[in-house]
Amino acid sequence: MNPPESPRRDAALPPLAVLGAAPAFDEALHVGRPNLGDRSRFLDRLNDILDRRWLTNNGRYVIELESRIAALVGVRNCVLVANGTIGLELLIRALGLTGEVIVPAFTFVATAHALQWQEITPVFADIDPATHCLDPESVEAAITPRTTGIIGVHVWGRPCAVDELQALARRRGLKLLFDAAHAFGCSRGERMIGAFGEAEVYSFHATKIVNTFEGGAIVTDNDELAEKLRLMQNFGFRGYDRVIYLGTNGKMSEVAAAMGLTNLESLDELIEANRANYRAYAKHLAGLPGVRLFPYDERHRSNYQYLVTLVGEDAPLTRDEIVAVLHAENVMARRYFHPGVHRMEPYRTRFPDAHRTLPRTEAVCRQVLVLPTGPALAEATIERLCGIVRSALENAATVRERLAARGTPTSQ
Ligand code: T4K
Repeated sequence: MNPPESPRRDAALPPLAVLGAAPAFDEALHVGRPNLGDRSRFLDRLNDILDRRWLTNNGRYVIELESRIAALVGVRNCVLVANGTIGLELLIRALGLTGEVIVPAFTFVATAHALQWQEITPVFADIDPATHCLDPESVEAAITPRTTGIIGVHVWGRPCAVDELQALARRRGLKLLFDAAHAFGCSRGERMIGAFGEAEVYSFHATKIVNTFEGGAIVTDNDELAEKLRLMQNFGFRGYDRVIYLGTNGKMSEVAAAMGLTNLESLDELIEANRANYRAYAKHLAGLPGVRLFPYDERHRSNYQYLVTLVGEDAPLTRDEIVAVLHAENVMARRYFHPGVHRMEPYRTRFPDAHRTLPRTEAVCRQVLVLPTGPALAEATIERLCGIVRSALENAATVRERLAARGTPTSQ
């Protein structure tokens, strides 16, 4: 006779870990599992770097990656940097932004921090619930005499309303730039994201579609701006012993660039694997009450880097209850960008009423549930994961009761 899975397990209940069963997965299933590309190609490059003893400061691999990215995006300049955040900071400074800059609160905190770090006030505008990107009308309403710029974020790789933002920026004399951390390899129609505004910034953090362990890039058609960024990213050096500008250290290393080149060679396969996962989730989540996949617009190319679902008010469990159910099964689902940047410090203290002007941001922050994706994920795993969600929703009352008994917060 088999022993019960756990002393608390009731045989009449579905085999959910929150109800006492063993977790469905022995090892944690993470959102943001790094893509590695062809390991032997990376190791060949690594050996070459070690053999040549050229580790950083604009080496061969950095130069090669910059030219490949510029060609892929269709822009004249790519400046690789140590991470996306420093890329934003450099660009903000190089463009001479001051006073106030309008940003979404539905973004990773780095977008706002890159401004505040330089004593520039991020002013939060609301989003379009269809795209999760800045709503141009809300941006216009946030403009004051102190506003100098707008930073759009192409959230989940879906393009911002670039035409409307461009027209608004032109009309009001503001600089427009984009945080394209999610959007490497994505397009708006035929034009690649990266080619809009004054410049755009990618992140190549470990969790991104193409990673350089840590890293980022600023892409722009503006040669003068690119030149300034190159100086600023390397202490202001122009040649040996000659500093002509205020700068910092924002350089990318050769090993990082080697990883980027290796990942880039697999970009098409990585995107195809994520797209296949998206279709598999669509199949296995079909018909679940209140849970739907974030839609992509087929007119634009996406990298499907994030598998985004939305848990509506009509779902029998809240988003946070589903997160608790999944975590108990070892599925490390994430609530990006909960609770919204406006509810994080120092903004929360500085702008305690910001949430009043951000109703759509607030609603989306309560709904988004990001699930694992990536080339290592088998369809059988996706089916099992979706089966857990289905089973939890079908037994919502019992699940809720058990979560409450454990003291798990069920909504925030
Ligand atoms: N703008 C936007 C819109 C961004 O999304 C980001 C970064 C930036 C700007 C700034 O760019 P960077 O300066 O980072 O280049 C993660 C990433 O750290 C962050 O890069 C990313 N956005 C953000 C959306 O996600 P966390 O706090 O969720 O990271 P963490 O450590 O919890 O990792 C996420 C998941 O990935 C975990 O469940 C575990 C897994 N993971 C992570 C790492 C680092 C791995 O399996 N292996 C790993 O090596 O922020």
